[in-house]
Amino acid sequence: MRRRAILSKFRCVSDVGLLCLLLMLIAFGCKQKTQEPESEEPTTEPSVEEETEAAKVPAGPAGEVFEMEEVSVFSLDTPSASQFQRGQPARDCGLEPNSKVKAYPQFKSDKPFYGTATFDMSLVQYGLGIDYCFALDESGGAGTGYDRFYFDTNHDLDLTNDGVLSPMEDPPSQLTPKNTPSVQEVAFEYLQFDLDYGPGKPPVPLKVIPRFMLMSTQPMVSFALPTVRKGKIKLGSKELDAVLTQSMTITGSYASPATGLFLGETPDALPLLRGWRNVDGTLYTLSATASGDKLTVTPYAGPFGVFEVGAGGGNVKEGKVEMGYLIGKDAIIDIGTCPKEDGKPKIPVGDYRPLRLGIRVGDLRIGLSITLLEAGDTPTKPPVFGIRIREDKPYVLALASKPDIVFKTPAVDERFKVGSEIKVEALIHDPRMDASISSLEDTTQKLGQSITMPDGTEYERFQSVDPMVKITNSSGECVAEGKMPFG
Ligand SMILES: [Ca+2]
Repeated sequence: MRRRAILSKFRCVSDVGLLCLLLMLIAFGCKQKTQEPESEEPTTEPSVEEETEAAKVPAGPAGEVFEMEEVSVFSLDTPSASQFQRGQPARDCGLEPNSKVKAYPQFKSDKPFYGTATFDMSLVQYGLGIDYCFALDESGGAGTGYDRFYFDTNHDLDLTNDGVLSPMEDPPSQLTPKNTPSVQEVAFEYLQFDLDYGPGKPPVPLKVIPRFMLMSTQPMVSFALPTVRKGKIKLGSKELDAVLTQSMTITGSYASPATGLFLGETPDALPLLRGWRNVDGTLYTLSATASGDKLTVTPYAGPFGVFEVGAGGGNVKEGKVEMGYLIGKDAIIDIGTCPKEDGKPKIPVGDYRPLRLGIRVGDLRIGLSITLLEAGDTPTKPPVFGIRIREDKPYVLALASKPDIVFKTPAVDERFKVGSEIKVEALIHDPRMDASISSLEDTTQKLGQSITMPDGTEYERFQSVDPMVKITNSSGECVAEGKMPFG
């Protein structure tokens, strides 16, 4: 009897990938959001450890308000303009129909594309948002080019009752297709719909440009807002050009935590409004009105707390935070920009979870990343903001001694025929941090390579430590064994 199992991967955001992933909103699973919009997300639940009193940050100095004018997204020509001109990428697009869709139109192509876009995606429960299905067809039949865009405008999971969009006539130069034999590009007509926040909540009218690109056989769809907000702001002594965008996820409101903010000419590692900026040693928070007409810059004058890493047990004598970002309900903090005390970062007092962290414990470098919600995932509880930074005592990060192993595939109770191949994917989840372990590296084994972050910082790469996995059947017989790499 043939028994085979494919030892696949530990599902994670790759070590180099999370920030790019945030920018690109790569197609990871999302879940229909039926509760409140971002601003009314569930409150923080106590961690599995102790419940600590919430941070009390005294009111700081008043913010300085700057006017932001509405301009065409195509009027800008900065190095980062192409990012927001492309807009929000769809979550997925491929040849597989979505099983939740009740009816698709009669397609002319024998290879229509099917996809899902997730709007108003949460930053703290990454992947959760409002899903909309779409499809693309070739009106002249297979091989003639994709020129029909179907979108579930009325949000009823039926794509036969919403009309169809054709390619935009006389598009602006940035949308003019640059087709080659291997790349097809199409910008469709404006798509207007009401973003459906669910029963009892006011819908938000939106006007977006759906964009399609087919590179070889790889389809990509994105949605660009035709306008952005532009202005000049001051961060301390620095005067900077600022552009507010909805390029990461479209919400209809610039007050959303996921609003994009592009400052100056230098590419930002994390161009988000809620990212705190350090100028001349002062941290600044930024916020905007829903319409985006005003942007407020406020210097942080509150307390800081020390963030350190536990040394671990046994012979391990040293632990430290190497790099990364913490995310709170209203803040994204780049640890690299925070002040230091005895080499340890000092973080504004508040409750956080790892967005992405690289920590050293002895000879190990451990990557921690926010856990992605996949299609079909239903969050069973609100996110845990387990990193509680307080002024009076240092926060010591200690990984749970026994992390959870969560199998993404196969599903529980899934049955297989004898001899069939089984793909196994798992997550290593630390319940205390509410984060996935995304990488393990042995720092005694250099690879001679480095990762360059968007801000130019370089990090050396080391040999990955791949967990060994053994799969047994119900009688304890080993059916597969091997390394299960991260990735
Ligand atoms: Ca519909």
